[in-house]
Amino acid sequence: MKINVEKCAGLLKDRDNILILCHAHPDGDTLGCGYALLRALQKQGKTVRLECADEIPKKYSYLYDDITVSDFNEEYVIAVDVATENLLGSLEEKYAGRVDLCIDHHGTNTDYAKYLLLNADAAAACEVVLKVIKAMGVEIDKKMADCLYTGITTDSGCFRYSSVTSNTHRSAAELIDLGADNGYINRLMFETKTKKFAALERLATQGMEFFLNERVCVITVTNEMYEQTGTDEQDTEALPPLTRQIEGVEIGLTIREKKDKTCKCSIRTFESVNAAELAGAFGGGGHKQAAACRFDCDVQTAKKMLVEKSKELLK
Ligand SMILES: [Mn+2]
Repeated sequence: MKINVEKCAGLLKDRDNILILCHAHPDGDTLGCGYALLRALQKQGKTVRLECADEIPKKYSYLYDDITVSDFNEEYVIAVDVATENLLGSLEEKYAGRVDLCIDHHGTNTDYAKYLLLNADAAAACEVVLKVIKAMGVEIDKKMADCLYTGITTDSGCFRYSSVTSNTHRSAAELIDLGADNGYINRLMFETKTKKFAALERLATQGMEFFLNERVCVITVTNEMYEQTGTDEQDTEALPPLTRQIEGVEIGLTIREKKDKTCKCSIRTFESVNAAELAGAFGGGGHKQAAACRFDCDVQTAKKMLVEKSKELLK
C-alpha cells in the first residue's frame, strides 16, 4: 500500500527491533539511506541493525565506522532503495514477503512491501529518507547528513544526471548546512580510485566496442580481466558512466561476466532512450537513464541481444 511521508514516520514511531535491508551490490544511495535511518532510529532509543547480501565496499566505511549494533530478533523489516525483492540478492530467500516498509525512488518498484513510500521524482532514495527523518522529529547530526549527502551525490552522478531537480539541490544544500562534508565525500566518491581499479579501467576502455553508427558503446568485463588486475565485481561501479562519456553515444552498456559465466549488464542512456525499458526487455529495471539486467547466458550472447534491442529503441 502506498503511503506518504507522515504516515511512514508514524509507522516507525511505534516500532522497535528493526532490521534495515539494503540492495545487493550496495551503492551509496542504499547504504546512505540505511545508515542515516539506522542512526535516526537509534537516536530514538530503538534497537536497529542493517543487513546487505554483499560485502560493503571499504570506501563507504565513514558511513558506519562509529556505529555499534547488537544482534536481536527483528520485529520490523524495512527495505531502502530496493525496487524489487530479487534485488535483495541472497537475502531474498529469507526476507521475501516479510518486508513491512519500503522507502524508494524507483518508478519500477513492484510494491512488494506491506507499505511503500515512493517518490519516483527523487534523484536518490536519500532525498526521501531525509524527509522521513525530519517527519520523525529527529535532529539530523553531521554523520546522518554525511550518509544522506552520499546517497544524493552518488545516485545523481555528482549532480550531473538529468534526474537532478531543484529539490535535489535543495536537499543537498540543507545537508551541507547540517554538516555534510561535501568536498571530502565527492572527492572520495568521484575522484579517488585504487591502483587496481585504474588497471581494470584501462583494460575496459581498451576493449570498448561501438555499434549502430557508434550510438551504442559496450564495455565488457571478463573474469580474466578481474584476475589480471586483482579486482572483482565490487570494483566495477565506476565503469558504466565511462560508456556515456564518448561523443555521440546514446546507449552505454557495461557487461560484467559472473563467476558462473552468466552476466549482468548496467545500462546508461541519454534522454533519447529509456534505460529502464531496455533493461525491462530482459527482466531487469531501474531508472530512465540508469538501469540494469541479468542474463543466464554468456557475455557474447547477451551483447548481441542487447544491441539488437537497442536498435529497436534507437529508431
Ligand atoms: Mn537509488
